[in-house]
Amino acid sequence: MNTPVSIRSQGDIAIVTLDNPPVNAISAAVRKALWQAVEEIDADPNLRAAILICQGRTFIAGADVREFGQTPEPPHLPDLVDHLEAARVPWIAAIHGTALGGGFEIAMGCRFRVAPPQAKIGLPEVTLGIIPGASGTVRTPRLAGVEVAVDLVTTGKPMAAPKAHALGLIDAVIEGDLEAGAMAFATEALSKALPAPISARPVSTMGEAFWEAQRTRAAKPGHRAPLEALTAIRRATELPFAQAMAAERESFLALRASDEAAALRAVFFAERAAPRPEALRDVTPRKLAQVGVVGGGTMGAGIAAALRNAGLPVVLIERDADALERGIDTLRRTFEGAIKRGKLTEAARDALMAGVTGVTDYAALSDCDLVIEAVFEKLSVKREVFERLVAQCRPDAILATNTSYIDPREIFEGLPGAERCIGLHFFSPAQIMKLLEIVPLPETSTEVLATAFALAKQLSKVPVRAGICEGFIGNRILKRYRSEAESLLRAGVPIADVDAAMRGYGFRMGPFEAQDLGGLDIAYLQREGARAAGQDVPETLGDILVGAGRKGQKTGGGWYDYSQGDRSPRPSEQVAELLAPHLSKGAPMAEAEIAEHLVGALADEGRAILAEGIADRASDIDLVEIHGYGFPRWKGGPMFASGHRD
Ligand code: 3H9
Repeated sequence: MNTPVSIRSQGDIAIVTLDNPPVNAISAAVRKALWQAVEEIDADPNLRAAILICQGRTFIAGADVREFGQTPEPPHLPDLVDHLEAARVPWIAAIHGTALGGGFEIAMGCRFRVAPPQAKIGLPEVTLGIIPGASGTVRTPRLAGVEVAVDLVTTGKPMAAPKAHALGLIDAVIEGDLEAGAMAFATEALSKALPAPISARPVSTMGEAFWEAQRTRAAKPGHRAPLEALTAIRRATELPFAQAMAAERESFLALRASDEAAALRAVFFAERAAPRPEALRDVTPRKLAQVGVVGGGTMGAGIAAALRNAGLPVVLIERDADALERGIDTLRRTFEGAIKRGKLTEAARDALMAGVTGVTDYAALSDCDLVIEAVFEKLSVKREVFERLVAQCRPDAILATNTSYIDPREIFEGLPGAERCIGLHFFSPAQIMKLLEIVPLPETSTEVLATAFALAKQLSKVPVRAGICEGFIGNRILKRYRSEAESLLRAGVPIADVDAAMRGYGFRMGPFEAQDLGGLDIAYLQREGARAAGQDVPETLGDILVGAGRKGQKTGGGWYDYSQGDRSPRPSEQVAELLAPHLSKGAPMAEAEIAEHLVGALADEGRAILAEGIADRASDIDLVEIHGYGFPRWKGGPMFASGHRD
């Protein structure tokens, strides 16, 4: 029978290799095999230490999340960690890649932890709506102090090995070959007195003021896990080890069964499935050495910044020298923003800017492997750009449009080489927003499509294939959302109640506040365009406001009034008067009912989108809503929330 664990020895040191692709997650089989390894090594009197090392891209990535829906099978992970710690010989975790969650808990069961400088450790359980369940909240404060434990456990952020070493979470940073370094470390460690196992180490208690400050810092609306994690660490400082462990396990199991955790797990797997559509499994993407961006407005500059952040050289083209200067300036300001947030150094900004060539002549795009157009959202303007691109680019260069509404078939109509054309719909600010809608034409080659998905991975974006329809997936659902929100107003629900309900559900903003921020005129102009083209588009309440000059915050008012320099919305008498003839006097509606109605509408539109083949999977629609439209991640997306599973 194949076992994920193999043991060999070198002198008196055992080397235990775990091989459970792809990320060495701790399944029931791994737990059994490691338990057995502890017994075997302890039974061999010639062995004095054991090194735990992993095959493949990483050390243990955590408990196997796929098993979370099932009844846990013994040996349970907390017992395995205790078993490792209680072994006759000291174990040394040799960590490469990442030791996350249960992976780091296993490492804490070992007497020592060593890692190369690129490795990371972390306890990311809160990002899955749970807390560590195998002593993360109990051993970490004993290993590195309460403050370090609180930071690691409540934020879920991974930490690089050098910092982890400085904070006492690991014992040595190993340069060069990890196994050889771990062997040398083991030999040295065996020549000295062993440190106490972590469970036997003391832990300090903290005052009420400390916990109160941490509660304020860790609280996240809609998330139970961070505060539960904090409570678990507090218990670990106040109760004996075994009692704190039992309480951690109870809390872990309760959270694991929660709706929040189920939703976050679904999103976790959806995000991992998204970059690799089944249909492209055997298609090799093209290499991209240089990318052109047409248009240096907010969108073009954002796309250029995203490309540069991923290390791709960029040629940015504008129609004349003035526009180019503005575009380059916008791009530089994008990076300045990152400097202000402490995410970028000035030297790194200079290096990023040095990789941008600003041009006004399309001939300069002749070496680009991909060109992304991000000019004004008007068919004639875009068509003109692509005519020039076809004339100047290599015949195999991929040509992409960032249109958000226009049918890409019309944009590329009649141009040669439709197989290399595609829609790449970024979301603003493009250097930050994770979503990328990939919109192939019927003629787009699978190689070009695969290249678009590979580009998304390189840019750390979440790619979703969208078929062609008005608004693709995201903006089509947005249109429905807004129309349903207006229908609630027509039925007599106050504007502020609708916004409050959606904030209460977990959105950062309600639909009307969000329109005021983005501007009501964009959707209005689209509707006007459709009307001018002869389509029957009924008047919306938004049209009435735009007609009265109320385009949102930028004009001092939209659905709400705003004072100069103040973004807080105030109910507007003018809006009440303008809309009065269109609204009926309905009974008040509870917030939960409003949210249920609107989320139901999102899912309804999602179902239509699936039925038409515009999206491949319900989970793709959820990713679009979460990463492009502010749907709360811990609710799993509208399809998941409405019980629709793939
Ligand atoms: C936990 O540990 C609880 C304990 O405290 C208590 C227990 C009692 N399980 O991300 P990638 C799969 S909670 C199962 O593309 P990368 C993933 O689905 C856990 N599968 O790779 C994908 O599968 P497929 C705490 C997992 O190199 C494949 O591995 N740990 C798990 O870009 C590759 O994934 C975490 O939250 C898992 N735990 O990044 C860590 N993890 O190929 C979660 C991954 O079939 N994992 N898969 O689509 C990660 O952060 C990243 O996967 C990692 C590698 C950084 C490790």
